[in-house]
Amino acid sequence: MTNVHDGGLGVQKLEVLNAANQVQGGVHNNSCPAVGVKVCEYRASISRTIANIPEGLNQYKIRATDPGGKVSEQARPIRIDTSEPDLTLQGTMFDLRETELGPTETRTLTVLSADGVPGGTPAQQRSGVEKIEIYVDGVLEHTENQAVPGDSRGLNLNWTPPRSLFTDTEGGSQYVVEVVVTDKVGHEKGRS
Ligand SMILES: [Ca+2]
Repeated sequence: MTNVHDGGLGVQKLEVLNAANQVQGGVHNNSCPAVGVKVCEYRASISRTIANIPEGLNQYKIRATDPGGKVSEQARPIRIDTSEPDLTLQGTMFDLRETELGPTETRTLTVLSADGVPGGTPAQQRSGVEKIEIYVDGVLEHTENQAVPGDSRGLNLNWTPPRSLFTDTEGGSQYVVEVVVTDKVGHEKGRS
């Protein structure tokens, strides 16, 4: 939604344009509501739904034109993120899987997550990783929040769980460690 006004002849035309300067829709041929008055103020607003915008940063702009042909433009970048973040697990804990954790061993799980490419091309822009959550047997044991502002940021974590989480000192029980990564617009990806 964009509101514009022109204090002289009014806004005659209001348009949404894409990066190729193609008009995607708009309000046309507004006239000053007080007929015969040369100077008036007329406001126009536009609310436009644009379908099929690709993922990434899309450079749209709003263009307002008055009856005298004077034009003002304002950039309206639109960032689209419809996909879940990438998630990779590494480290001895992840490698452990089917083998045993001894009674005194500690293991470190490395979580690598990404959602877009910081400083990348417009098509590579996404919302970025908001947080990493680690569950052990369904219980949330650790949350790592994104500390760096800005879009398209990834987040990595080396997590060494306290040995007390694994209550079976004989090392014979199985525990399920699940990692869930969430981006800033709520898409989740989980692995265990
Ligand atoms: Ca995403």
